[in-house]
Amino acid sequence: MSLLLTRKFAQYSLNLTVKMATETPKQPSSDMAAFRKVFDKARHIVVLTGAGVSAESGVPTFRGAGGLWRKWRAQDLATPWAFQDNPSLVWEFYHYRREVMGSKNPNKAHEAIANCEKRLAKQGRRVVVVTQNIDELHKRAGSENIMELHGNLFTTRCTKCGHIEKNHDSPICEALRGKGEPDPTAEDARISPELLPRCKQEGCGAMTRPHVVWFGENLNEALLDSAQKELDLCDLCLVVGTSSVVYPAAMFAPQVANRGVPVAEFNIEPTSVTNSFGFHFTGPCGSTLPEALAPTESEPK
Ligand code: BV8
Ligand code: ZN
Repeated sequence: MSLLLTRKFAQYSLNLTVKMATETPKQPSSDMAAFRKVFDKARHIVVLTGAGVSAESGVPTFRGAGGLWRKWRAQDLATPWAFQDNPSLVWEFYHYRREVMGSKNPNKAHEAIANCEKRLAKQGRRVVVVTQNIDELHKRAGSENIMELHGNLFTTRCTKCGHIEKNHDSPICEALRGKGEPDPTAEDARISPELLPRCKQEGCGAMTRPHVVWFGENLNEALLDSAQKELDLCDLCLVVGTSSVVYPAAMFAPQVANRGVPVAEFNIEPTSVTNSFGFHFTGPCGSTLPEALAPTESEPK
């Protein structure tokens, strides 16, 4: 973790502990009319999203019912050590998730965010999506200001020359054709490394990996810095469909709230950080977000 991140991480955790120890948590408001007044005035909005924003598209989340980490262990499938030990199993996991996305589309939550970005841009107001998701549904919904903190399911990175490229091939390599869900217990089903996705760069040919951030890996510094700038400048933050358990993303919205900037959480249930926010709207974000981000009275018609 970069020094800056570690310091921020430590400082944030200290602040939060002190805050939780000294302050009685106040209930966030669920008054949509009050939120809409704040939204009406906001000039720079950060929308932090997690797997829950894609749930109504039929994309499995990680920790809820049917979640990926309910079925498999993250340490077997989403760490650099797992990839080193069994690249075939890790590629089966990401191949499975790529193929699942073939029949999934953006839902009303993605569309509400994308439409809001376009509408407010015409009023000189900024909306930026900082997402933990790798499924590209924000982009497919039409959002343009997007930061993919944890990478992208349809991008590969060479393990040798570092070449990064987009890849939407289905399947990504012949050896994975017809492969379904990964089975960590299957011993013999391992695909030999030379048949796994390879780098197409002249003279390289080394094995590639999904260009995603695994547990225990640093996030891209430059991307983190740009996200931090947006968080430091925003005057409204929405945090949508995330359990806020994975760092450093989990500390972003509480950090904004600590600056006294309004934060609205959209989730089907409260999370461990709900009480740090001014607003919490319970319900599927495919319904709550379109209502929250609809044009306001004062916006130009
Ligand atoms: C880092 C990869 C520095 C791509 C993901 C010990 C050793 C090493 C690291 C750590 C450690 N202890 C802590 C750490 C840090 C670690 C961490 O935070 N671990 C947690 C588990 C404690 N973080 C890291 O390792 C990060 N790197 O810190 O680097 C470092 C380096 C070395 C050593 C130490 C530190 C990297 C984190 C990135 C991991 N990669 N994904 C992929 O395969 O997808 S994480 C994965 O889970 C997602 O990317 C996402 O970011 C994350 C969180 O998931 P959510 O999006 O929140 O989804 P979840 O299912 O949890 O929740 C869904 C929510 O939606 C729920 O609240 C649900 O109620 C709600 N919902 C459901 N339906 C709806 C809805 N809401 C609204 N509407 C609906 N319809
Ligand atoms: Zn290469």
